[in-house]
Amino acid sequence: MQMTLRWYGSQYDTVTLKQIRQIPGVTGVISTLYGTTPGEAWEMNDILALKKEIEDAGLKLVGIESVNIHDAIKVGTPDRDKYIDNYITTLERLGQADIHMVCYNFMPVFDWTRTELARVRPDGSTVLAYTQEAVDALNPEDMFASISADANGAILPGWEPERMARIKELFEMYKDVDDEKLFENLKYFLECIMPVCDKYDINMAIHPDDPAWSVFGLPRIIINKANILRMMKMVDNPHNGVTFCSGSYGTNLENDLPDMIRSLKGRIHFAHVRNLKFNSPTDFEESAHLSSDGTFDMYEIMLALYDIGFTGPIRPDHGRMIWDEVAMPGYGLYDRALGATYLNGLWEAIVKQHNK
Ligand SMILES: [Mn+2]
Repeated sequence: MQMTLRWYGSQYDTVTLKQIRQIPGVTGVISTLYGTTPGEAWEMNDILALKKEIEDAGLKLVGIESVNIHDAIKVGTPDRDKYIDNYITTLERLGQADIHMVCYNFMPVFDWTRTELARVRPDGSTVLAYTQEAVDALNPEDMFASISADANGAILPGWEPERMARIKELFEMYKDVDDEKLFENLKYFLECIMPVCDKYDINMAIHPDDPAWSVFGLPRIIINKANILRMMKMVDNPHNGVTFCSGSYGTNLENDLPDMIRSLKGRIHFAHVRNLKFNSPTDFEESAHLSSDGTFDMYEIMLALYDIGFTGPIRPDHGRMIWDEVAMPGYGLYDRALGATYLNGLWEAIVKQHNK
């Protein structure tokens, strides 16, 4: 595996490439052209400039998170082919720039959903948290207002104001889309892009829906083992793979994370590894990465990745806000650096134990 950190670009991120380079064992970053909008073809010059900036800092651009999918593709409207063509152009250019992993998601309307961005924990750190009760009590427009008010001035990925301004319209677009329709539209999209992925050896890595169930009555399909295996089989190409995000699949306590990892052998192209602490099945917060701070056994997760021969990029995920850092919620430097170091420690121990 290759340890990486997500980086939003020098225009948007409070964390610098120099700081990332100084985290022991972190050799690459996962980034994106944060200023682009879903549906547009990325410019080659922009891709190369991003790559060069990262390489000049002594790091490698290991993959893209994310190239977002236009709603027309998810809904399956007649103009979707135009946006798929643009997506293919972007993939082609990424392949020509020697970038071979692309994370994306297929979540309608909302990206990841949390109801608190700064819940205070007993140690004084703040974390992102979710309660189903809070979602049930809110309507979608209020949801956006409460999220943006709490974001330390940052624009959260998937919660861009221009998108949220159209929220009623977006809900209207999805009104006839159920799980089956969404699967169908995903299949159509994947079948269109697989030839370019084959040509440039690009691993597509779908990120799970977060939380892993329907919110506000919208369909959600990338939520459990049965659905993800269905997706792998429906377009049975090794380039059709997944981002295994423990914190997202883990939102549903019925998901057995190590078992899911083992069932996806050869199809996990990217891993997000973080912990959650459940206070009840419908109330969780994003704890430190350490097993004892949360609900998941992180050793078992790393062991499962080792057992399937995982060689792709991995990154710590949302961190707590600690040591008075001010940053985009979940994306400060300090706690993610601690997470990377901890995961590297687990990995070293697992490798050495197996080589004995
Ligand atoms: Mn994730």
